Amino acid sequence: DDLVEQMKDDLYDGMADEVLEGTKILLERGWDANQVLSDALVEGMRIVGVDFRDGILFVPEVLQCAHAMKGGMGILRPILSATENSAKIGKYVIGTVKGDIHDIGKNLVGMMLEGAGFEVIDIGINNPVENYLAAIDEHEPTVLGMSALLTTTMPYMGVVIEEFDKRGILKELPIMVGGAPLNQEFADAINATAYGRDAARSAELAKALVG
Ligand code: B1M
Repeated sequence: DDLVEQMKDDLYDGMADEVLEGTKILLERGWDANQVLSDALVEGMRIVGVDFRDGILFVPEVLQCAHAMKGGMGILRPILSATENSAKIGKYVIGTVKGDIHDIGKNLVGMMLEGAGFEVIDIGINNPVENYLAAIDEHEPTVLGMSALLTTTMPYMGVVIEEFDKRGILKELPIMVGGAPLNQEFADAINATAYGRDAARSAELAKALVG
């Protein structure tokens, strides 16, 4: 589809209005929200990631790309987070770990969780263990999720889980971890309850955890 190709270019160029407009047009053409997300936005960001890694794009440009992607996600949000049933199946606290400011993946997971029927409490980015503890006290979640996009920040998830274990929290609260550099092996090694590979699967997993 020409428009999808154009949208990936626009995302690469950080053209937020165009990405937003393209998202609307694809929906008007009858595209499924999940497909718009994966084929245009996530795929566009994957290409950005490659050139970011190779030193062709730099932080200021990639910030623009992120801004453009978030514009498109804003259009998809009401669709992806809509639930048929208004009764909530659980409370899910989600946040990116300390030292890490990536939030696009976390936000997507949050939307899908809402779509799956969770009340989602998003505590944002750069969270030290104290923030997770405070959120547990305040919200009494049924699941807690941590996101990390950097190989340098993912070990901190283990620090948080160890602290939960010391406080007896781990016995009662399932912990889900996710983010591009993680895998099941890592999740097992740090004693996480579940590893979320992508947003859709994470929502299914979370349902299974509370069901
Ligand atoms: Co960053 N960055 N970045 N960056 N950035 C990566 C992650 C990187 C892989 C790029 C690269 O080199 N190819 C690389 C990490 C390398 C590594 O650790 N091995 C990297 C780097 C190095 C950095 C900086 C250090 C760059 C610098 O300053 N020199 C810096 C660090 C800042 C910090 O956090 N302290 C940095 C900064 C940034 C920006 C600010 C410019 C921007 C973030 C903007 C924002 O998020 N608001 C940015 C971006 C956009 C990226 C890339 C290009 C895209 C990330 C993204 O949004 N992907 C990324 C390259 C890449 O991943 N290909 C990159 C789309 C998103 C939908 O996917 O986040 O993977 P993802 O989420 C998925 C799954 O992982 C999963 O579900 C999601 C949906 O399916 N998931 C979960 C995620 N969290 C989950 C939680 C769950 C379950 C599933 O349960 C709780």
